[in-house]
Amino acid sequence: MEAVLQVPRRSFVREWVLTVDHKKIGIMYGVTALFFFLIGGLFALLVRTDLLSYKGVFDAQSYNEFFTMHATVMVFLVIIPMLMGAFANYLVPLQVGARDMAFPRMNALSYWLYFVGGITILLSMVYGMPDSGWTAYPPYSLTSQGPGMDFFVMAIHIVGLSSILGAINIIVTVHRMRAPGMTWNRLPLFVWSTLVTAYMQLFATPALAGAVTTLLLDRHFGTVFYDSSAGGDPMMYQHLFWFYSHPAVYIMILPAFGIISEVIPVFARKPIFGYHAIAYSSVAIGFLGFFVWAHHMFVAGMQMSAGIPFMISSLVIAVPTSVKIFNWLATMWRGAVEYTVPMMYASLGFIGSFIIGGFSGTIVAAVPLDMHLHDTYFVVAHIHYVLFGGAVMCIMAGIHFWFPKLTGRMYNEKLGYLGFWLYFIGTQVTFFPMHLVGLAGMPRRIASYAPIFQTWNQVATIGSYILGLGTIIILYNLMISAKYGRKVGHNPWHARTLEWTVSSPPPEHNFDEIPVVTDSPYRPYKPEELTASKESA
Ligand code: HEM
Ligand SMILES: [Cu+2]
Repeated sequence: MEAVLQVPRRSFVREWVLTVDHKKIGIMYGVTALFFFLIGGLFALLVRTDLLSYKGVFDAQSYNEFFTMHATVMVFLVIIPMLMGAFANYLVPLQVGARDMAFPRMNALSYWLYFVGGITILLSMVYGMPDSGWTAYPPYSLTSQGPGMDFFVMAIHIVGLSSILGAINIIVTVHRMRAPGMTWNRLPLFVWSTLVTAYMQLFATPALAGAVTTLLLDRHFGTVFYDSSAGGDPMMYQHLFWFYSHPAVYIMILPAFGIISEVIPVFARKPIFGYHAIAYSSVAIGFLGFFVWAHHMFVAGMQMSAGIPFMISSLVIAVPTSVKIFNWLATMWRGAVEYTVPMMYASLGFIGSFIIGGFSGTIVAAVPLDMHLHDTYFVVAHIHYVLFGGAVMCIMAGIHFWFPKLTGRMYNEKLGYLGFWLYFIGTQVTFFPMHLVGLAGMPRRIASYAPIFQTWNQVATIGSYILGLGTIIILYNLMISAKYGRKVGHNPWHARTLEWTVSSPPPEHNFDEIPVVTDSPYRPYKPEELTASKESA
């Protein structure tokens, strides 16, 4: 073994650019996604700055480009790649006890496609940005001038392909490469959630490719798929788009749920409550997620006979979601909860915000309420409580939780808590007022608005600056601590999943010997276990 470990230092190109190691690819995904998080965040701050004054600060065209770029970058280049490219890539092989993904070279290809898709979006910032919202509805996306929409279509295709290849890798790895004894009943909940997500990516992404390809054909090649004056139907675009994009909202939250299911039992020092309920509710959400898409189209000229079934299926999906929330709370109940930084993000940060976001989801899922709320800031409040309060909080929980595994070092705790509080307060100050102006009728996606909404908008803008500050502090902490942080042992949290049994960072081949799994990672803690592993930590 010794001889194998003493490989000479490799060049940067060999070490990173040509790597097929799932851990390195995961880190590359993570760093790239954080870079795009800064870009997407910058656009968000531009949007919020415009809304400081009811007259708008920028011109309307720039404003349209800012919010389109913000959402496109955040959805396609930050949250999905961060969860499925970075977290799942790094953790799934380790957690199932495998040496790598099933198809390591395809894994590298999937990263590099994501990278090229990202460059495509960056290029659009030079040559002309898309401006019709991340949903790119016709007719506006057909008449939109300049190359922006074409960059959008290109980027979606490339990133979509990357996403499908990544999904295939995860599906095959989880089905075929689990270590001996890693039965479905012992599978970590993070792996359960990424497996369901990968199936969703596989089945949903082609619909998006179809939607944007027909858009491109209509724009440049004389087809009339969405031109109603020539017999086309713009509604068809919405169906195709949401057949992907509603599942996509679960692609953005299920892996995040998985992160929470790992963090909470570790810091509550208790077995997870309702393991099977959490695992199977992911499967239920994944399945139901394909039957609710038209709840985005209640006011798009849909008949009631179609609206009511979609309303019911949307409300039904809140049931498995609530099952999870209940189980996490029950896991913490009467546990000796340790409020470390990842636990703060997971408990107050995530659960606290997601309950509000899930609740507003059921409000907009009700047809008569959505008639009033569709296209108002209420929807913007909803999506940010689930995406920022939900997905981003989980990402931050996960980054802090696995930071010692990636680096062998601990982040600075004081800065960690400071970053958390800025994020928590910033989220509430930014997004809560949007419920109020939305209920009062303020439309979304406009550069200027009625003067009565100005005060709450200014509050929200201040909140967004707090979030910006929080982001800088969090990233500064991670960068400094990766280099100078206190060294810790291989398992500082006394966690049980397999990645914690190997060194930090793990060796290139993950396990010297493939582990034989004999127990669930969620078995109860014995007191002596905690003291024993504390010494080794
Ligand atoms: C309890 C579960 C949920 C229900 C019942 C629900 C329901 C809805 C409904 C009906 C809309 C459309 C509102 C409108 O346009 O008028 C909507 C919008 C949206 N939801 Fe949810 N939602 C839920 C959870 C989530 C989650 C978990 C996410 C993502 C993490 C999410 C992300 C979004 C996004 C991004 C939009 C806006 C899309 C756009 O038009 O740009 N939702 N939700
Ligand atoms: Cu939806």
